Amino acid sequence: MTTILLTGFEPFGGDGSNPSGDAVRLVASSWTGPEHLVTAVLPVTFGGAAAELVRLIAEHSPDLVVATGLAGSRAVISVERVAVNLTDARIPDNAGMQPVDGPSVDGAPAAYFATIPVKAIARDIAAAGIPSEVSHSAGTFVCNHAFFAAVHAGAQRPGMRAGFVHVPWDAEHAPSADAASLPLAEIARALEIALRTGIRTEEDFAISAGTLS
Ligand code: PCA
Repeated sequence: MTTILLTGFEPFGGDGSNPSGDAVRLVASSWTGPEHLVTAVLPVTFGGAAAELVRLIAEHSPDLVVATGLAGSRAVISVERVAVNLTDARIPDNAGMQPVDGPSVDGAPAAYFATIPVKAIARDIAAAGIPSEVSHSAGTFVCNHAFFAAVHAGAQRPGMRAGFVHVPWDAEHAPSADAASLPLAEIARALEIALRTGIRTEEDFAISAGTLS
């Protein structure tokens, strides 16, 4: 049986909600298989998030891991391509920790690429009418930290793919009327597409998703 692990995050930074956790709950409630779907909502703490994700990976031996979190300044679904081995927090996490310039995993490489087919996933989400992009930075806060830990765990687990998807605010909870957002149902649909394309796609396709700065 193929197993998928999908995670979101709890609210953080003083917000009352986090669309990643809410969307993960929505995907879980409507999942029809045939893959076995395990979901979790992770704490927004450097001390807890990665450890919990690694524990879930060890417990369930998933074939595919997609972790998700909120990127409140973004307007589109961002399929992350690069996890960096760096913690540099602009705000404290939910336990009050604010590490500066530490590694995510001591002694691990400086960066990993996601092992999910990021271009195919971004393409399929966009084809469903939901704005989507390949992103080259997951930031340096708890999301990147968990993403790095998941791909690092996958390096020891042949056959396991891991990646991260940042989502915008959901329209229902966006902090202001002019903040970029998507309906929660569309965010959940995008995550479901990420899982289905991630399972189905053997090899990502070679169309540029590069950027000029
Ligand atoms: N977003 C934060 C952490 C939790 C979340 O949902 C981030 O992008 O690091």
